[in-house]
Amino acid sequence: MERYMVIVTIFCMVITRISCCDIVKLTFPSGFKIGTASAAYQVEGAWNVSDKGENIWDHWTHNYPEYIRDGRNGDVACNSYYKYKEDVALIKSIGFDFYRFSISWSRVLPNGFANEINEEGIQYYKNLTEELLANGIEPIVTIYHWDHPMILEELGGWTNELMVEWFADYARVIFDALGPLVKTFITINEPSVYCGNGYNTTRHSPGKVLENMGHYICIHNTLKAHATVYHMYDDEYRSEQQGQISLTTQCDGWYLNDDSNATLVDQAFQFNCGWVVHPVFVGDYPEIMKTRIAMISELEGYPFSRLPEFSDEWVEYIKGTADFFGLNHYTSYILTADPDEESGIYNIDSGIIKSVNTSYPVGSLAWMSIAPEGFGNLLRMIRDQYDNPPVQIFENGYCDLGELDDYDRITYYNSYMTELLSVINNDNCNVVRYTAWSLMDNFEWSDGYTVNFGIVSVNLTDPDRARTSKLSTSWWRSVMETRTVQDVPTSV
Ligand code: PNW
Repeated sequence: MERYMVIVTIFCMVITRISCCDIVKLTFPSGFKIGTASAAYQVEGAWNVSDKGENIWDHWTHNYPEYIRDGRNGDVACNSYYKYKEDVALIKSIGFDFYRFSISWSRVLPNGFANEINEEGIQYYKNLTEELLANGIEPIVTIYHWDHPMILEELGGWTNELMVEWFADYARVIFDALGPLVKTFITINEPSVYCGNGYNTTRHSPGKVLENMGHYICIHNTLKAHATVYHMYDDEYRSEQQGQISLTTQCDGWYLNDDSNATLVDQAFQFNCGWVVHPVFVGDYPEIMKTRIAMISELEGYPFSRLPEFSDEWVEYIKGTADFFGLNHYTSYILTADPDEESGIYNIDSGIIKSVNTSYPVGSLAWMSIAPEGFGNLLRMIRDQYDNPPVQIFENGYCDLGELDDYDRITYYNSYMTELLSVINNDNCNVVRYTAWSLMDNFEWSDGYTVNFGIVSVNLTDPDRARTSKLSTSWWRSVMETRTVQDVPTSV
């Protein structure tokens, strides 16, 4: 009998421990910040109101609608220029700690340069920032989220090194106007995405296909621009404004399978994430990028590498220009080495073929597979490669077809946040912030309004763009109330 009691007692202890620890593990650490995000062109609308100038997305969508899946544009988008108070009320009702939004360069500087500042444009961002603060929501500002003024593109855009100075002039206007109120700045959103899509393919504006090197030149100038603005903040604003500043980078995750090995994973990681991050956290481009692109360029007959070189001064100047590691992450891929390379044929600079794991659920975009373990792999790699920096996640989210009963979105958030808490608790990854992309359904670049990332639904054919709750709106409300990842509700 006594023995029986001991067994029962141990059993009860084990059960209690499991349930107690499960609860602890799904709760965010104290001080951890959770919020949501948007970007100017995707939500604001009011494209030609109050002296706003034309930007590269206005130009692209108006002149080449055939490159947008539904032929539509951001002229009205979510109408947030007029409805920002309603947006803030929504964010408050869900309980988010912060809101990440971006500034439209051509709304602030209609002709791109700082010789003419549009006070009405600045006033909009001041109003939004003050509305957030009045409601206890921290404002986070992205200075550049892909929509530079068209005149700058006519002058070469990110392929022109003068963009470094133009961007710095613009950032100065933002620090002067908003710096007293905003304590977290993101200089630039996802360099590898807009450089890759806009200067090597026609997927994104400006849609220039430039000799398989436009994207490298774009990143080169982008990193210089980012570093220049970081130093400017450091030298002229930080002591008074007391904020933090960095850039945010899109990094893929990956599956480990029988074919993957450390070399293959590292090569894929360096060509995707390291391309932007290595110069900032370690110094210069990753070695594997420099050697492979130089070798392939030579085979192609170029007298130089298609990957530009930084001078020693620039390497030093760019290195260390991050107060935190800004990460945007969505999905993971199966990695395969390009088999043609065995016969000396180099099709891809990275040498890696990325494919979507079809045995996993996929969202409304072909690349969007739900693969939380890939997120964990990525976060551990960032911890190891860059000396466990404080990571602030600025985008993570799921696209569907706009269903109000969005169980798949909840499944995505549930599994990615569970994985996140696991790497924080078990692997010592230093993640301090998480952002759900996106607050509401909006203009999804080349996919127009055909796919939806919102936690809140927007009627994108109603001239007023009415907002409606989804199932994930209330799911997120419970997450924020409890600061704990909630179960996925069962569908009826
Ligand atoms: C980001 N990928 O772009 C952008 O920052 C957002 O503006 C956009 O709405 C959001 O993610 C959803 O697409 C990405 O291929 C584009 O992995 C492509 C990828 C990831 C992010």
